[in-house]
Amino acid sequence: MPLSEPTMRDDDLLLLIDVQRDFCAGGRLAVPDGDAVVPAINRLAGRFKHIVLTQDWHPAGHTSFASHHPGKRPFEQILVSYGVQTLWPDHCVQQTPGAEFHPDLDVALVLRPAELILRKGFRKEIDSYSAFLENDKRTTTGLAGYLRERGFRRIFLAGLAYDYCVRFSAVDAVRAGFETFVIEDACRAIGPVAETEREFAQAGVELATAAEIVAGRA
Ligand code: VGL
Ligand code: ZN
Repeated sequence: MPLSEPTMRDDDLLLLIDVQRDFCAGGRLAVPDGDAVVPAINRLAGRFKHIVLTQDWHPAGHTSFASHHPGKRPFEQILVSYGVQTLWPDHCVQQTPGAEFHPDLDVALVLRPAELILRKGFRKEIDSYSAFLENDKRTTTGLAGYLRERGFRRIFLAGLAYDYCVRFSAVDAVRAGFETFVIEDACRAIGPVAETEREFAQAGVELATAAEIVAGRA
């Protein structure tokens, strides 16, 4: 079968999470081996009739940046209005090169066919790991309504980082009523993944591999 022939159903969506320069080698919040998701995603993309991308998109001085909190360092946690928030290095600042999509994402297979680019984390005082619900667990991005109105039933996630934005997006996708798969080998994590895997099992997030999907077995 030709590599770029769609084999997935019309109500299947490939949801690509934060495949941006700052999460890859040389970036401000580089995920170990983050670049490895790109060739996998390029291969997967040709199988899907529908693709949506998310883009972490923070204003300068965002509340999740350690630099915004005197005396605090990246990866420390602080209490904000909505609870505990991990602090990060400045990353994916709007209109900076680090916020751009990874330069090796295939233009013809991924970027041009993408039907929506959903930006998140643009409110200065609220972080958003999930593509659906911001970290205050109240502010919605509108994505669930969009996907429902479009008639999607199954959501397949890939991208960065497995233990943050992929994790929260996948769990919220299940809660929003979609059958949800994480394409494990097309993701990379910032830290340990045991808690993420436990939560996936508990929430009913299913796991898939890129090979299964490319072979048309999903
Ligand atoms: C992410 C931390 C901060 C992610 C985004 O894309 O997983 N992680 N912002
Ligand atoms: Zn972020």
